[in-house]
Amino acid sequence: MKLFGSFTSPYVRHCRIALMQSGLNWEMVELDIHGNEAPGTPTLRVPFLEDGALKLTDSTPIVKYVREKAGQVFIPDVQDLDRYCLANTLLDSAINLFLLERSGLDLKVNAYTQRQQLRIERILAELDSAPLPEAGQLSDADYRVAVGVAWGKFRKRFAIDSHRNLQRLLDIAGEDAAFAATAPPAG
Ligand SMILES: N[C@@H](CCC(=O)N[C@@H](CS)C(=O)NCC(=O)O)C(=O)O
Repeated sequence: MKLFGSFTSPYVRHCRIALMQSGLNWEMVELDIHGNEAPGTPTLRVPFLEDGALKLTDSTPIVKYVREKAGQVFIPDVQDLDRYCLANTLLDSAINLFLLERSGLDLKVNAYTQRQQLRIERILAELDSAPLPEAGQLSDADYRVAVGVAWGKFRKRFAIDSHRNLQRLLDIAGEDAAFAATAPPAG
């Protein structure tokens, strides 16, 4: 199967982690979603996945598909699922602000972008209050929070200096082979 994406995307990173842990046959096709080539997905976003006739356009069905194809489970617990969704909302807001700023918008003078910033701060505080996983036992909710927080640090979109649990989560995730192997490229 083929995973289309970039090496900096946190959503792609989570898919790569699941694929690395699956033992399945797969390859990554690097794609610049902002380039001129036809992206091959109606969302105009990465990741997307092709497995024969199956096409998946979002990281959530991709991770679920890969886990289940490998005989693993994808987030059976509803509170874990809620934490996973909170991390997605954090990332969606942070990535939107990142792309809007890159396109020249002044984020400070716009009421909606201010609301997005507030949402990021509130969600970080909420995620920081969740229990930590044991080393080597990260769930997909833990991976989603960890790739999200790591992306925010990488792109300097938010700081976690006052969030000790999130710092500790990154340390715990850093001991995980697939998480460590998928870190965004330096520079
Ligand atoms: N809900 C999607 C979000 C994917 C997403 O936002 N991808 C970003 C890269 S990290 C993207 O391709 N953004 C390009 C754009 O919005 O134009 C998922 O979980 O896969």
